[in-house]
Amino acid sequence: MSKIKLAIFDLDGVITSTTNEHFHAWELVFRTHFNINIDPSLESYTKGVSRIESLNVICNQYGLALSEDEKIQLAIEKNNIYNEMISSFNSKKVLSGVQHLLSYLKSHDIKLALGSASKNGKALLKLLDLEGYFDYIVDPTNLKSKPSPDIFNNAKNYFGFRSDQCIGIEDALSGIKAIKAAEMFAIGVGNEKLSDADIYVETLPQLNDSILDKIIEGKFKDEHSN
Ligand code: B16
Ligand code: MG
Repeated sequence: MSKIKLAIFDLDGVITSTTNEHFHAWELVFRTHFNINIDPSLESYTKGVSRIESLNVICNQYGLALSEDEKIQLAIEKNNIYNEMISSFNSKKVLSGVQHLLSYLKSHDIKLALGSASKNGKALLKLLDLEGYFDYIVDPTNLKSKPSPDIFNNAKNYFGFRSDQCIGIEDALSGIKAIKAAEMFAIGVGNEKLSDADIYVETLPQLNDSILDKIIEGKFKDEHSN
């Protein structure tokens, strides 16, 4: 690994938690239109993937064959409900350790990018008062969803860096797979044990400055491989 020049952050589950809001919005849509109570076990399959893919996961589960137009309408409705739900978000909703990590990376001259599947990423960063930290926000509109490496490669290519100069931070297995497919160093965070990551922590404060220094210097893997 080389010295790190770019850190690419996922949003939901890393910077803030919007999982409940996304899922509750889908619950409302499916109850209203189809009288279906979505099984809570579907939540993990709708996490980290695009809006339309989340919708497809739920439709497949309940054998609903909808036209493209119907899907687009439901996705718009879900997004309106979701936006209403997150409209009260503010800096208190930023997950523990995020501020410190962003400041620490910035103070080491590392560029910061948002690599989220969400089209609401920029607006959410604004609500969280974090927009100023980010040098680039990936627009996921025409990119393949994680576990494809496209979102991470898009950020890398924007700056013209090499993969071994980039790290990705993710809470979902599909996201870790995307980072590894992009041949970058993967930091896994959250409740789901992400053994495919190069380092996994339950919460970001567990990434102390000495660990961060090793990652930034590109020496973490050398010291932790056997
Ligand atoms: P939007 P991430 C993902 O966030 C969510 O986990 C997922 O549930 C959602 O479908 C996706 O964003 C798209 O969000 O509807 O706002 O475009 O983990 O990629 O930050
Ligand atoms: Mg996520």
